[in-house]
Amino acid sequence: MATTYPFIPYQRETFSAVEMIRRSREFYGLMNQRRTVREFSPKPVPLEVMEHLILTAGTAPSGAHKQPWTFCLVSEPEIKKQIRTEAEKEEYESYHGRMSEEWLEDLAPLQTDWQKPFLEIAPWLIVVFKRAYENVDGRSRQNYYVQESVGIACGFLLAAIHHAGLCALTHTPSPMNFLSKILERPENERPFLLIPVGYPAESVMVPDLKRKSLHEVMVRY
Ligand code: IYR
Repeated sequence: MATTYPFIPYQRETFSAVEMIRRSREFYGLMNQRRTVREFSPKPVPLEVMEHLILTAGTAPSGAHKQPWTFCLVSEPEIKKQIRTEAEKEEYESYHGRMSEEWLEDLAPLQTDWQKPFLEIAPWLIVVFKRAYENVDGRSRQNYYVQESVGIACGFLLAAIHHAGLCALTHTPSPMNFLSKILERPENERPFLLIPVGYPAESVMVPDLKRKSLHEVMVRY
């Protein structure tokens, strides 16, 4: 029989309607300044900051509270170099035949290509792994809603990175099994996202994107 968690009182600070409107507008204003960058400065970022960012990601909800994630934090230049080499090999193949014409056409406005120098330049890489199951007392115990849970944790992570005044890129080299090999991850883990983190390169440019308006994304009933 599974034992239950002890339950403890939970109290959250609440706000007046006016204060909530102000706070929610202010948070939107902050998050609306977030942009993906593809060029980073090599300027160092303290380890303690990275630890706080990863702790924040780990506050995400997860199926049956299994917390099915591992965040590999890489600063070692030799490992970053290996990751870049392997990512570029895959990306070269993707950009030269594996991605459809439609996909390449959709990416063209963003001016991405197979070269990924940021994988060596950014001071930190966070390689996020999802854990399909856990090995407990010699038995395999499954995790639940792994994709959703790890996706939410990555959302928290990106918000925390932005809040700290840093930039990130959600990079998805495909396929990315090479990350399991380089980082010697166990069998129950699969790579999920590769996130370079750091300061943006000086005078970095970003595409002038527009976000969908409220009436395009919200349907009220
Ligand atoms: N993974 C490739 C291609 C790529 C795909 C999408 I969808 C993007 O929004 C951006 C890039 C790359 O990282 O270049």
